[in-house]
Amino acid sequence: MHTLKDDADRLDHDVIVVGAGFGGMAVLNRLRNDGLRVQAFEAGDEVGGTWYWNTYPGARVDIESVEYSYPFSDLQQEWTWPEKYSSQRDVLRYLTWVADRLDLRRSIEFGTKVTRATYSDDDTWTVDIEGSTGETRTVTCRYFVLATGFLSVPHLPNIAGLQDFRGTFAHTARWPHEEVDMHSKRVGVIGTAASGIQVIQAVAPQAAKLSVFQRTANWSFPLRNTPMTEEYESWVKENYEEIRNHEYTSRGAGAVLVDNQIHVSEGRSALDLADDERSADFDHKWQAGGPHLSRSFPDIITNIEANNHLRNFWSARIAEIVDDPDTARKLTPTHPPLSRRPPGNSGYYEVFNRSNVDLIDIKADPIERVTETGVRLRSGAEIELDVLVLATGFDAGGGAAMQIDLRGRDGRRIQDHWVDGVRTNLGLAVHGFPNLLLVNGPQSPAVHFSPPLLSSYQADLMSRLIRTSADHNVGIEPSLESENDWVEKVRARYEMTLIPQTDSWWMGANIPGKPRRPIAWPGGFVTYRDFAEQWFAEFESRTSQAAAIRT
Ligand code: N01
Repeated sequence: MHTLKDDADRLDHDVIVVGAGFGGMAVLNRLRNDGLRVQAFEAGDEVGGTWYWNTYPGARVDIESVEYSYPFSDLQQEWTWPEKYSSQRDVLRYLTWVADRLDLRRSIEFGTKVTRATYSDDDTWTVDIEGSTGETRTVTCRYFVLATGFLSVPHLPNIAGLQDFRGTFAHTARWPHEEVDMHSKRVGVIGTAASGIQVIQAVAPQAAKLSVFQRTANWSFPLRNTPMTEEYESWVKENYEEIRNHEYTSRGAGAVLVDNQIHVSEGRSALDLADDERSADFDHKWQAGGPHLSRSFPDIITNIEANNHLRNFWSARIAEIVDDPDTARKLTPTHPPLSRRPPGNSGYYEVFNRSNVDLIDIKADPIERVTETGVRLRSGAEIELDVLVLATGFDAGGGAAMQIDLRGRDGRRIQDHWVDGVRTNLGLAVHGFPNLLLVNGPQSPAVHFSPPLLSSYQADLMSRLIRTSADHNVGIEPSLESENDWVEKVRARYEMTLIPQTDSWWMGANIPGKPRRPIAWPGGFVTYRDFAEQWFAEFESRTSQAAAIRT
């Protein structure tokens, strides 16, 4: 074992961070402020991660930007969000500003991919890097941090003939950075979840004809986005400390702002209210817009009777908005609301009242193949297209880590360790892979909470773990028992909800052949932090005992 001081001669860096999105930037900033020699590698040409790649029309946040941003007090006082729910362009503008403001760029190498990382018993990670023109080199470090994103590897479905299409073709998660002209074009979109809904509502007014290929309908809430008013901004800036405090301590997930006020969840059962009271509550949140409807009552996600009340309310709203009853029926999901991630919208259901938009139910009449000129359905119907958009999602959770040839102790590959599904302790560390750390990783609460907030907490925790590890010369590695225990806790938490009843990327069920296992911690941040702090305390006590025995 070596101290970090010895490492300065032995290793290129103390810490290598892979990825410069919300997670990577938070870790880079925190660990560099600790005086560590940190180097980040980023495949894109700019910071931003998911907000750099997902530039498709209509991309925006569906949690208020004042909440979906770093909780650093000086930054949040300086920055102004132009809209309540910011566009991708503004989130990326914010992240590039943060990178400048914190002088992060000098520690980030852009246009570089980590292709391989190997642990050796002298506490070294040897990391192979590939540049944008294919040149390769090797660098070394002691701590290796994956900030590769939860939703970063696009899922390209196995649809026959995709390569034959001669028109313009784009996946939402790898949208070309130059403009894709869809004005007066015949556009087809495959996929009707968060990304699809956003691109569909943005393209419908431009396209000559928009064909929406829907396999599964989704429950979507209205955002009711507005420009940021001076009054609201001043209120937020005056109350930021309290807002952040609520975000970090409320038992539910994420957003706490409702009607420009801090919302304190009462934890009531939906079944405790009379029908008219409950409907009034749903209606109030529907009218206010944003994700609050989905956070109405905690038992909506655990009790099917409570859930059915929300289903009835939401179905009625869809039927009210969509003129054609048959189209409304097709747009009404069959799965329980919230058992998949409900996306926000800005006029999605309304799009289907337009004469230039067709909803094609590909469960009833599946896509047979993509042709040179469009899409052919099993019924023989041919839909001619100039542009084909795939909004087919991601290999979520462990997808990005598994693209790296990542080898832990004794050369064990991460692909083998995760063959039956992702396994981590707290979404933070992996047994058999010492000093490998993950931020916003699989089995963390990232996708049920807020990535900027979680990564700020995890960066702080990593800082403490690394300091303890370096001080006592002990590697950071969970035991197999603690990893098993976390995998089981994640599974058991999901089983308490209605989520496992539905196929979704939350269940790893969106990719053919992927093990059907829950891939995030759904139990809320507060509980997560309690477990994480307990693990840190055990690590601290174990490392000081090991040091005492050595001396
Ligand atoms: O991906 P998804 P997404 N043939 O996997 C369909 C975040 N996000 O990119 O449901 C035909 O949810 C698939 O159909 P089905 C957010 O966390 C946030 O939309 O499998 N269709 C589904 O309709 C979100 O949850 C924002 O039957 C196929 C769609 O493609 C997460 O990213 C914006 C198919 C994929 O839906 C993922 O969202 C965007 C096939 N072979 C994303 N394969 C914000 O607003 C897949 N589909 C912040």
